Amino acid sequence: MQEERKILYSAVQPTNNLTIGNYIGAVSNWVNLQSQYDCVFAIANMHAITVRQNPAELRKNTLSLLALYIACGIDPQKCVLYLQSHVPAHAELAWVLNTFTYVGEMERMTQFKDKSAKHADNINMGLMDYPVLMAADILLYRADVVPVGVDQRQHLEITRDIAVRFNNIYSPTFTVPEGLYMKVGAKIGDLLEPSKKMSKSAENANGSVFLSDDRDTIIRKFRRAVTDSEACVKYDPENKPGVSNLLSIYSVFSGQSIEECERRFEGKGYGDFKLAVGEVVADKLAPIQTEQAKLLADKAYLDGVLKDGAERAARRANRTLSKVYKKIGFYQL
Ligand code: ATP
Ligand code: LTN
Repeated sequence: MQEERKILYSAVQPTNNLTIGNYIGAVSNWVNLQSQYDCVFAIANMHAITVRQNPAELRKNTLSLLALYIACGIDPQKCVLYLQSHVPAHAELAWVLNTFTYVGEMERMTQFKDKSAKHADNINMGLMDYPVLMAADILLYRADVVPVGVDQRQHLEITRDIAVRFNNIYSPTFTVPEGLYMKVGAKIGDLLEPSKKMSKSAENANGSVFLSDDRDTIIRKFRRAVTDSEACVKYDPENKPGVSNLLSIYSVFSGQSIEECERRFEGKGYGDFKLAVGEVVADKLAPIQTEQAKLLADKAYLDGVLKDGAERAARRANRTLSKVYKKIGFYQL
């Protein structure tokens, strides 16, 4: 039965605390997909170091992200849950894929351009190579689908290009993956600048709601969220980006459709609306935070999950790597 299910792969970088953008765009969907697919979820710490990290914080964020995955409902028994750096095949396949990727393609990547501008003092090779490592992640596990936010669409396209290129030169080796983007919430905007994506490393922390924020902070941040002067709660991302963003957040956290949410706030002012959004988010996050703290207190359990995950992941990844090595002519013993 396990073998018949399609394979799903995704990852998040253990940089900073997650925002509700990460939760809505990634982790919350994974929870819903885990019974339908054969799921592999990683903590992408090798991607994280493309931007300078404080080592102690990176270590702390790694466990904290693992605990969060589990607290959000990802079941380590049902899925493979592991840390990227524990499986050497990622770096190994990335090296091979580098020779099937053109410098020009990497220079054109929007995220590379954005991050280069943001970290002008450290435009390192890893930052540029980021999408190739991501391609290696996905292709190693022969993933059919990759649920991510729309900001990752370009990286997924290049992964497909690399896979097709390799398959055409040799013979079918890689599964060509599909991106899976949710209709609501694939791009949650910053609360203060809704046209920008909410990011965990934004300069102004008031525009991002973190999964670790307490109730008062969450409500305060939503109270300050940018809306418009129309006083009408309607979904219209073009003309009402702020209100539409809040509606998306409310919709995902309340489990109601956008239309239901619009109806609910018909005739209500923005003050009431923003308070309701803050409350529904705070209500949902409180038990997740409690569970995460409980898990973090049991380091032996978390280490056990990582150890088991690394073994299961490496077994799968090495099968693909060895196939690739054979095709490209690496002499094997
Ligand atoms: P950073 O700000 O450190 O670059 P990030 O917030 O973009 O990080 P990632 O680790 O790069 O977070 O992304 C994790 C997942 O969350 C990805 O699937 C990404 O597409 C998704 N994601 C990130 N930001 C948003 C957002 N604002 N709305 C929806 N999904 C998002
Ligand atoms: N780059 C991704 C994180 C990531 C990822 C992956 C997502 C690393 N490897 C493989 C999907 C599949 C991001 O969300 N910023």
